[in-house]
Amino acid sequence: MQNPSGDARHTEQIEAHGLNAVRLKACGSEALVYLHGAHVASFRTREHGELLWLSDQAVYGAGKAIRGGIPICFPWFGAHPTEPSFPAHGFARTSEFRFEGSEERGDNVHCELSLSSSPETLALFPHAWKARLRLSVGRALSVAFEVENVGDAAFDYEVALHSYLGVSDVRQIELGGLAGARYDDKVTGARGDLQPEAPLRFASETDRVYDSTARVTVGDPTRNCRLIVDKTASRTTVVWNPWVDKAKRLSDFPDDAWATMVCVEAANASPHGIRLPPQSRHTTTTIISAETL
Ligand code: TA6
Repeated sequence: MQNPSGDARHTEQIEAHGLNAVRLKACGSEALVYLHGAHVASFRTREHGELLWLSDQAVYGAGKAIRGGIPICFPWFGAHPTEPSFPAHGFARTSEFRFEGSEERGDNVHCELSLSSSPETLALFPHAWKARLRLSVGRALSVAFEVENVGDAAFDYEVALHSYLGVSDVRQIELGGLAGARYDDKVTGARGDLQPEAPLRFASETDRVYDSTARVTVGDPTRNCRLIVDKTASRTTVVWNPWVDKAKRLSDFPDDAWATMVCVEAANASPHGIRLPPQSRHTTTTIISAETL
């Protein structure tokens, strides 16, 4: 990656909310990524405006994940399977990544951030690895999270690109692409339910882990647009809306903001975690775009 200092035409290193960040511009689109958690906080397109949701009460600082945007859940998804004291969704989203540079490729701008295992991470996840977040900003946003096993033994991990999408009113949207997929319902505890053919609509807290590799669409009639979440090398799709009560319990989530967001997460979570052989790599990618209805 060229240009670690960034090129003002398409890359600007800034400080926002006291954190180092990189603003990327291409094709009339603009993205903002914090080095904290390699956290994409914003992606705006010329035609459809901001596609991501970001909490007005987000906390920006050490040890806390920014609420909204695209948090990276790694090396586990949700609560740690055996250690309840370990941070939910792993430690990547609260780690300081290194800006490796950016460059133009065709109409898009590409940027890379990196993170490696350390004594702190080895205490929680006893494996040697290097992670790279590769962003491509243009008419769509591509977020590719690569994990490389730099050790001499295989290890298992989970990952989720936990995208918060902005919507007009979650009660009015229709989510397509998951028909026929099996899912585990984290609200009811049911496992292996079948998603009906009809588009998914929202009328209560929704927290589902789908066994799916499919494109997901979010039709937002009020905005006259459809959000599109494509993904590669991801066998799990997580769909989440906290609804009223859970939103109230989240201190960094405005009480009434649950209606303006939905999470559609490209993941590899149990039972589809990744087993990474030594000296090998795996990349989970999500691609977010919008089209006019
Ligand atoms: O992806 C859905 C989920 O696992 C929900 O269960 C909820 O916990 C959400 O993630 C947010 O988690 P966080 O730790 O960011 O509050």
